[in-house]
Amino acid sequence: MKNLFETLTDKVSKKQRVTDAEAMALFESNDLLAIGELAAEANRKKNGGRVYFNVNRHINYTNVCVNQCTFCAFSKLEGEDDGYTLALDGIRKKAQEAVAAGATEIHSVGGLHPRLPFEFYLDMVRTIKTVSPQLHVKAFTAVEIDYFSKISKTSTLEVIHALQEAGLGSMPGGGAEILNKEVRDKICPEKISGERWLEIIEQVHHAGLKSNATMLFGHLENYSDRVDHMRRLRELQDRTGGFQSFIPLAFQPDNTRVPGAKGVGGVDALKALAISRIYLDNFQHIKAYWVMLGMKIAQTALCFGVNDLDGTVIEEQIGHDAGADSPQEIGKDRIINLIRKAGKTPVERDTLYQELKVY
Ligand code: V47
Ligand code: SF4
Repeated sequence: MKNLFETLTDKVSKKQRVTDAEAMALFESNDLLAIGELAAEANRKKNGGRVYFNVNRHINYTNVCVNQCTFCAFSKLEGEDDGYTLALDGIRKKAQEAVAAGATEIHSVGGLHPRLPFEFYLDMVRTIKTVSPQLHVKAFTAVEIDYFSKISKTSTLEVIHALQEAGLGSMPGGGAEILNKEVRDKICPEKISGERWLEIIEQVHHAGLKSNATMLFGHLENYSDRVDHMRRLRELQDRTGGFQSFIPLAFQPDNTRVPGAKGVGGVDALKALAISRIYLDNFQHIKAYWVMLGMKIAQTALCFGVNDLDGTVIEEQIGHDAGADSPQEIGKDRIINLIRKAGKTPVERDTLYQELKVY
């Protein structure tokens, strides 16, 4: 009888789907290099030696939030000292700086502000598009879409269409956390349910927008919660094909209120990234978000099935408020160098994975 790795080598080579039980067995295995080689082979079959990155800028438009997710060190209640909300002028200025720095994408998310009207978010998208119609606006999570529908007293579908009309180009993958209810009840009890997150993303994909999917790991979840999370994403992707990349986000514990959480070690991070590549056979891209992983693990992940290093980012707040010790931004030259040193071909892409330049 074949052992786990013989069975999975066979499956990966024949592009056959890995079961939940097999993904669980991989999480429970300590053979990191064997897991990594399976993931690297699955990635080679899909993407060869190409590793993507983009030149982008994050704009976190407000940190004021009505929710109090225990893992979040970014959010503030209205009236708290460190709370801020950017005015449209400030957003315009950041978008102009991004264009001057060669950015092709603005990645914008924020807290659920108690008083901003829905019109503000439409104006924000319009403002960025006015700076440069070529600038791709990747903004808002399913959590924000649900909130906008409440404050505008319209359906989520109407919200999505209005944002699309204003110039929204795609959506990032945040807010998914861990989809399982028991975990969600502990880490983000006020947030929309996992089922609602999936329902809204399905609408987003049907409206013709691409999105990403994230998984926040390394807090209170266990391996079966991670596999359950990825299974639901794989099922949705089978139905819509609307996900571009999967991004496992390593939990940063500083200034958070998750009891007993210690953060993520290198082995666990590489395992999570590699297993997602092996399990999510219908996702083209697995992204190592260096802000949460640190540059060294993000680079090493390129040998563990990862084919995307996200972007230059600039002024990241969510991870840094929670103690991430990565830089605030990295230059294009540094990303290119990191990719080359991993023996791969750096490819600058736009948000929708059109290749802009092969280095
Ligand atoms: O949804 C919050 C996470 C997400 C912490 O789609 C934390 O291209 C770690 O979704 N430790 C927002 N993570 C960021 C995000 C993202 C980032 C990069 C690229 C893309 C993309 C999406 O950050 C939140 C939440 O899951 N988060 N607090 C923390 N302490
Ligand atoms: Fe608010 Fe998002 Fe932070 Fe939760 S993760 S508290 S919804 S900003």
